[in-house]
Amino acid sequence: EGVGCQEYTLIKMRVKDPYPPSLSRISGKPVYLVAATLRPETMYGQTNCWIAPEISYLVFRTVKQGDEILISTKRAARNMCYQGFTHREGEIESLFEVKGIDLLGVGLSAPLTHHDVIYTLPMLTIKENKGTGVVTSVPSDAPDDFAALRDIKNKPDLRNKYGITEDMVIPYDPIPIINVPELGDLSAVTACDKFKVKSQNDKDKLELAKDMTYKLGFRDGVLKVGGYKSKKVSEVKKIIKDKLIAEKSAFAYQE
Ligand code: A2H
Repeated sequence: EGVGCQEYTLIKMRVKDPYPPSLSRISGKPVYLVAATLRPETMYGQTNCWIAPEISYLVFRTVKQGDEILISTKRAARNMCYQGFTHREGEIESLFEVKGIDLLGVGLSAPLTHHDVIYTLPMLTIKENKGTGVVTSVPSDAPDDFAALRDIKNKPDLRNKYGITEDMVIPYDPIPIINVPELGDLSAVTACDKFKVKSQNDKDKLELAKDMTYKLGFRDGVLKVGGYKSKKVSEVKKIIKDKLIAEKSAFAYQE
């Protein structure tokens, strides 16, 4: 951890009214879950946000793009306070902690996706020591996301356990946003079928599916939607990232 230097894009996913009870003491203030991604060009396909029920998240102030409140793991907040996110270098202005389970079923607005509202849903395979512990879900292009979304759509017990209702999952199918000649318009779905991925816990099969989609997606993918329609993924990745940051919809973040 913290050895390499990976640069992520942190996507700002704004908590919509009404805030959940766990965030009621900051209601009225702008609050964002920040999701770490390596694929900013896929944000057109966001269908939900993943939160780990068992992880403890920190709610803290940032001043990087104005006075705002962010939610991430404590570890990520600590990294951010050395990257110009806070008033004073090395100091986190922490407000309080909240458990992932108390952040589920929350409505968010996210950049580029056509959905007005998307919901926080549980993902059991999120790593605490990577990114922010918040993951945005693009089931068209990420096998992990497709497998986890299918799990929660098909398993009423899983939904009930975490208070997720059908309206938070039913309208949210994978959105065709990138064409990969070898894999079609929903590469993650094709890859999960090919390797017979059954659930988000199918670790080895998911590795194979991910390997295939990432390599081909980056090399041959072409956007099907948005202002960069018909452009190659490899050509617009950085442009889209910079635009999201300029519009204050994202931050750059290293670890
Ligand atoms: B990516 P790397 Cl469309 N635990 O974003 C588990 N997974 C995490 C995570 C965590 N704590 N933090 C980030 N991630 C995911 C989009 C995407 C991603 C697509 C395709 C591939 C892909 C939408 N989800 O990842 O280990 C995030 O999902 C390819 C690996 O640092 C993030 O980018 O390489 C990626 O894993 C970072 O993984």
